[in-house]
Amino acid sequence: MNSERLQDVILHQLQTLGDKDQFTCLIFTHRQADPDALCAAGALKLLLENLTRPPGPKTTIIAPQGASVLGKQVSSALGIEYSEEIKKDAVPEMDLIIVVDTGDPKLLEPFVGYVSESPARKLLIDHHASSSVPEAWKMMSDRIVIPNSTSTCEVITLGFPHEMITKKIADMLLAGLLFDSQHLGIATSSTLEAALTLVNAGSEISASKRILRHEPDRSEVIGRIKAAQRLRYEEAAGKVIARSEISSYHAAVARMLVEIGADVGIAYGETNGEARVSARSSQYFFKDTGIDLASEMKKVSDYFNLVGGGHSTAASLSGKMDASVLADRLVQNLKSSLLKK
Ligand SMILES: [Mn+2]
Repeated sequence: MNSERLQDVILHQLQTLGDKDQFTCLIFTHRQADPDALCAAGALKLLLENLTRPPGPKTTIIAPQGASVLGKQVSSALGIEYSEEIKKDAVPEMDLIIVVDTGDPKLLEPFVGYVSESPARKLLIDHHASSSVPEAWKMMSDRIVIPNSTSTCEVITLGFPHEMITKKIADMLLAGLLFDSQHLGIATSSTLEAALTLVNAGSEISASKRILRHEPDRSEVIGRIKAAQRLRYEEAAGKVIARSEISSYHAAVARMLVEIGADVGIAYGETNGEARVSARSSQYFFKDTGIDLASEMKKVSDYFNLVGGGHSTAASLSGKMDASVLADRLVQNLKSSLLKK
C-alpha cells in the first residue's frame, strides 16, 4: 500500500456520501475487542473528524460483546469510548460503516447481520491473513488488508500523511501497535517506520508500555494458580503442549503456560454457556515447525462449525460445544502436524 492509499479510499467514500451537513459512521471492532482493535477505532474516529469540515461526522465505536481486560484498561487510559450494543434500526440509517482488526465476519456477532444488510458504504481495515481471502468479506465496498502488518494500528499509521497524526492520535496508535507487535518483538521494517512516525508525533514508547502493563487482580491471580494446579502436558516430536481448564482468563493462562516453558499453551473452559479455547505458542515454535496456530484453530472451528482464528502464535475460538472436546481435537491436530514434520 502506498502511504496515503487508506486516506484516499476514505476520502473517496466520503465523496460518495454527497453534500450532507453531517454524516453518521459506525466503527466496529472484533468481539471482545483487544487494544489493537480499540486503538485503531479510536484513532480512526479522530482522523475522520480531521478529514471533514465541521460539525464533523457522528461516529460511534461498537465493540461486540465488549472488550478484553486489557482492551478496557487501554480505552479508559486513552479516553476511547465505545458501546457494546447498537439498536438494529439504527444501522440502516448509517452513511458509513468501518470494520477494523476483524479476521472473520463472524467475529462481529451478534451484529454481523446488521452490517451485511445495511445499505451504508462499508470499509474493512485489517491485518489478519484470513481477511485477504476474496470470499471472506464480500459484504464490504472497500477493503484495505495488509497481512504483513503486525497490527491494524500500523496499517492506519502508514495510511495517512504524517501531518494528520496528532499527539492524541499517535498515543492511541502506538499503544495498539506495541500490543500487537509484542512490544516490537515481532516488528518489521514497516512496524518500525510506523512507530517512528508516532514517536515523532509526540508519543512515547515508555508511556505506551505503561498503559499496556497488565496488573492482574486477585481473581486473575487465583485463576492462574488454579490453572497451574490443573496443568496437563504432552510431548510430541520434542515439543511440549501444555493445557489447563479454566472458566476465565483464557488468554492470560495460555500465555502463562508458554512463559513457564511450554512450546504451546492451551487454556479452555466454559464462559457464559459458551466454550472458549485460547492458544499461544512461542515464536521459536512457529519458526522451527511452521505450525501456525491461526490455521490450526481454524481447522478445529471449521470442523465443529464454530468461530475461530487469530495469528500465527496466538489464536482462539468459541462456540456452543464441550470445551474439552475442542481442546482434545486441537491437541490431536497439533500432534499429528508435529509428527508429519
Ligand atoms: Mn490486531
